[in-house]
Parts: sequence; structure tokens; C-alpha cells
Amino acid sequence: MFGKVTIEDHFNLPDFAEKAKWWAGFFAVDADKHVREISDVDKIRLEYANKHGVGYHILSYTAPGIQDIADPAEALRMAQLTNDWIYEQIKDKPDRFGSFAALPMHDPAVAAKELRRCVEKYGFKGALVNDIQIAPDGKSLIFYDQPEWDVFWQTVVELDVPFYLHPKQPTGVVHDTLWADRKWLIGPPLSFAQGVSLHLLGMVVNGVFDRNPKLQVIIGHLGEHIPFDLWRINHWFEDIKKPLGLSIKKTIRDYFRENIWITTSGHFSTPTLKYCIEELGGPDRIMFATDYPFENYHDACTWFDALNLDVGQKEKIGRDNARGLFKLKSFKDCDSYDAY
Ligand code: GRE
Ligand code: ZN
Repeated sequence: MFGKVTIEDHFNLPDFAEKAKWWAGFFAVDADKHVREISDVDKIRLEYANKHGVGYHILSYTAPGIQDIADPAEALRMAQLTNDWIYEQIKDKPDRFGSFAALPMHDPAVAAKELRRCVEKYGFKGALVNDIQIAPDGKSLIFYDQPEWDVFWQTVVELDVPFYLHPKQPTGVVHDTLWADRKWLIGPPLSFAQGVSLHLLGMVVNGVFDRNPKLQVIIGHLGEHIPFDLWRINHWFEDIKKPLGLSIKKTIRDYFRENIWITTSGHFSTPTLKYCIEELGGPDRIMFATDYPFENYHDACTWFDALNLDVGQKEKIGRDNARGLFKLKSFKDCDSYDAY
């Protein structure tokens, strides 16, 4: 399919190649190739895109990114530097690239202000944040599911942009207690999904979506395990937790219908995608994404292009859901219908 939109597509600043290499050491078999790919938002990426029918990318600063910076002032400085840098890289290619803002998540008002700057000044498409923020003590962790974060969520809603909750590696007390002795489960095998699903479901049970009913949150990797558990979560919320005092207004299925989107990033399984379409009641809140360069365009795109799905469903997932959610203007092959 031509003109696919991919919305989990990471970059790193070339000045931080050493850090990218350190991170790649945990996750990439060929660290040098990974560093070359993640540091490029031009030739290498566009060559893959042209070869595999990707028309538009929404870029994001790589994990762990700003969420791993304990000092609030340094986190803000780095977020601003990153956002300024990526804007310069893509500003002349609006028909190929957009970007999410990287945000310092120590203080809700500071995060809101940087998001506003990026959306209003640079036309960024929303924010992508790498799960919980490491706190100034270097050990504690900041979740955004507490009432003091409402000022941030109100700004996200007011700016009318989505918020992508992306994983990062476990740090601080979570790392030391859960993962230190199980290091091969860190990352895609388990810890990423566990971190994001805890955080997102924390937002649900702590009423973030009740207080901000227009808020739109995206999670990758076909829903970070939650769709598989939807029946059970629903059963326990409705039949046990609500009688015991859980006070959220809607069902988990309602939040998945009204507030939550999932993407195919890094999860190229046909049975799982079909299951998600069925469990979520259709393809309307599912979007294509690659997770490049942790995964590659070839695997993501050849899988998606060959999918045996109804054409309308494929167009929604591959392009049109993102086009609507991000209000995308014209991009490469955006109206191509000779795609199959
Ligand atoms: C990511 O998407 O950020 C990521 C990593 C490490 C391994 C896999 C992965 O940062 O998808
Ligand atoms: Zn990713």
C-alpha cells in the first residue's frame, strides 16, 4: 500500500551517537547500523520509505530520552534543544515528515508550556513521552495519573493533539526490585508492555479520562497486552472493583472507544491484529506504525502490504485513521488508491 503513515518512528540527535550506541547495545544486534539509522532523518529513512510505500512519518525522540533525565532544568533544556533540532530537519519536507514533541515530565505546567510551544510555533502533531519520568532524586518515578497532572492534560485537550505513551526501560526502584535479576525480560519481551499498561490503566482508574473526556492517548505494540485482557479487566472493574468502590464513570471498553488508540508498532502479527480489530469493535482506532529503527520498514511494510484484510479496513489502519486524528494535510501518495 502506498502512502502509509507511520507514527512510531524514532530519531536521535547526531551529537548523542554515543548514547544511542549505549542503548543499542541492549537492543540492537548491529549497533553501528542502528546508530546510523536513528541519527538520520533524511536519506536513509526516505530511501526505505520510498521503497516500502511509507508516505508520511511522525517522528519522535528515542527512548529513554528526556524521561531519563533526573534534573528538571536539564530535562527542559534537552527537550527544547531536541524539539528545535528536529523542527529544523523537517521544516522543508512537510509532505513527508511531522514530529511529536519531546517533553520534560517533572512538572505539569512546564510540560504543558513546552508542548504548547511545539504545537503553536512548530506545528508538531502532539507529544510522545517515554513512560514514567525519573525524579530529581534519581530513584523515584513520576506518573502522570495523579490529579496534579490535570493542568497538563487540559492543555493537551485544548491544543487538540494526541499524546503517545511510549515505553522506556525500567529505572530506579522498579528496576531494582523487579527486573535486575531478570534482565532478558527488559524491553519488548515484557517490561515495556508492563510499564505502559500499568501507566495507562492507572490513568483510567484514577479518573484522568473522566476529568478530561476529550483526551486522546495512543499506545503502541498492539495495545501493550491490554486488548488481550480487555474482557477480564472489564469483568473485574464492573463486577468487583466498582461494587468495592472504584469510582470511574465508564467501562474500560468505553475508554477504548472514546480515548485510546493503538498502533501496530513492533508487532507484525496477523492473528493478533485481527483479534484487536474484533475485540476493539473495528479498525477505527488502530493505526499502522513501524517502530523503526528498533524494527525495520521491510518487516513492518511487507507484513502490512500482504495482509488479507478488507480494503477499507486496510486504508483506515494504514493511512486514514492517522490522517484524521492528526489532521494531516497533503503528503506523498496520500490519495493513491492503486495500492494493492
Ligand atoms: C523503542 O521503541 O524505543 C524500543 C527501544 C528498544 C527496543 C525496542 C524498541 O527503545 O521498540
Ligand atoms: Zn518505539
